[in-house]
Amino acid sequence: MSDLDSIFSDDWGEDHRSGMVAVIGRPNVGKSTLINAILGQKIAIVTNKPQTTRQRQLGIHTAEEAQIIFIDTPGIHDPHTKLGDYMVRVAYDALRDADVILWILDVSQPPNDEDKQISKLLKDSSPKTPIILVLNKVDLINNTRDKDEHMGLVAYHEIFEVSAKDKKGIDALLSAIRLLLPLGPRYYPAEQVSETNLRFIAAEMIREQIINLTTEEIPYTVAVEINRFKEKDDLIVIEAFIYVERDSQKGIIIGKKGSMIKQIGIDARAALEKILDKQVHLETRVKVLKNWRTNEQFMKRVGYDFSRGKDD
Ligand SMILES: Nc1nc2c(ncn2[C@@H]2O[C@H](COP(=O)(O)OP(=O)(O)OP(=O)(O)O)[C@@H](O)[C@H]2O)c(=O)[nH]1
Ligand SMILES: [Mg+2]
Repeated sequence: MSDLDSIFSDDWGEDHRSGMVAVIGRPNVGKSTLINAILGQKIAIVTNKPQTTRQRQLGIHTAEEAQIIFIDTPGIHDPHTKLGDYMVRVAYDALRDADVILWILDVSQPPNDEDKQISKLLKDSSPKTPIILVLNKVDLINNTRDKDEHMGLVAYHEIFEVSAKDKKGIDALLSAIRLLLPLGPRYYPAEQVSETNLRFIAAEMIREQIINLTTEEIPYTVAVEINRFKEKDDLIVIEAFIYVERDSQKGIIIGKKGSMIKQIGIDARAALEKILDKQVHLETRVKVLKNWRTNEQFMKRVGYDFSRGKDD
């Protein structure tokens, strides 16, 4: 038996189900938090600011009877840059690939224009794909709050109330998803939870710390490129370039006497060591690239895959 056979031969039977679940919603409703909660480990960065996720990212949940492949997507919003266009297109693309659509709403707030935009998108395209409405952040509301407005947004197959933060309501949601998936094999080895490589994870963890530590336009104008990623015995040496669009933004990232970049380095290193489970030596350099968010060539270089969905 080859190595590959031994990986895939573990016990899934004829009634095993598998498929793709697109996790969509406006920015900041908790899509990435929910996927991390389902997987029981962090694969996607989470912040309290909108437009954190910029790329499609898989989260693979394997159980004996089913393998559910979640697609985390950027929040659907009204884009103003090429980066924004790209992000929204990534979310739309995920809808096409999906066997089930999970539409996440923040039930602690009434539906806003972005939620209504998504409602229109789903109504206009009227996908054959079943939609599960997930009312997230139930920990923030008291039971009497009116949910009718959220429930009226679209014709859904099922509805669940969850708290991704408190990991509440997840088992029932998973059971419902399983029943909607087609019969199929285990596509990924049971221990694989995502598809991303370590360089991408490192860049994302650094970007997460920058978003956490900064305000106003800075979170949206930062890109991180890993220039060097080298494993030496128990140590990982990482050199990261942090890009912003203007000199003034570079000044903010560096901070008074370098205090901000120092803090970014401390927080990012701690986060990286936790996730990589190794000692990390992190060097950062801040660079200015004017209007990088309209520069497709640069965006490709730092990992935004513009080939997706090009043909429509
Ligand atoms: N109280 C509460 N907060 C939550 C819950 N789920 C997520 N959050 C918070 O909501 C914020 C946004 O969470 P994310 O997971 O980054 O949201 P997202 O939908 O992935 O956002 P984008 O990537 O920007 O589209 C973070 O501050 C989370 O901690 C929840 O169930 N309850
Ligand atoms: Mg996200």
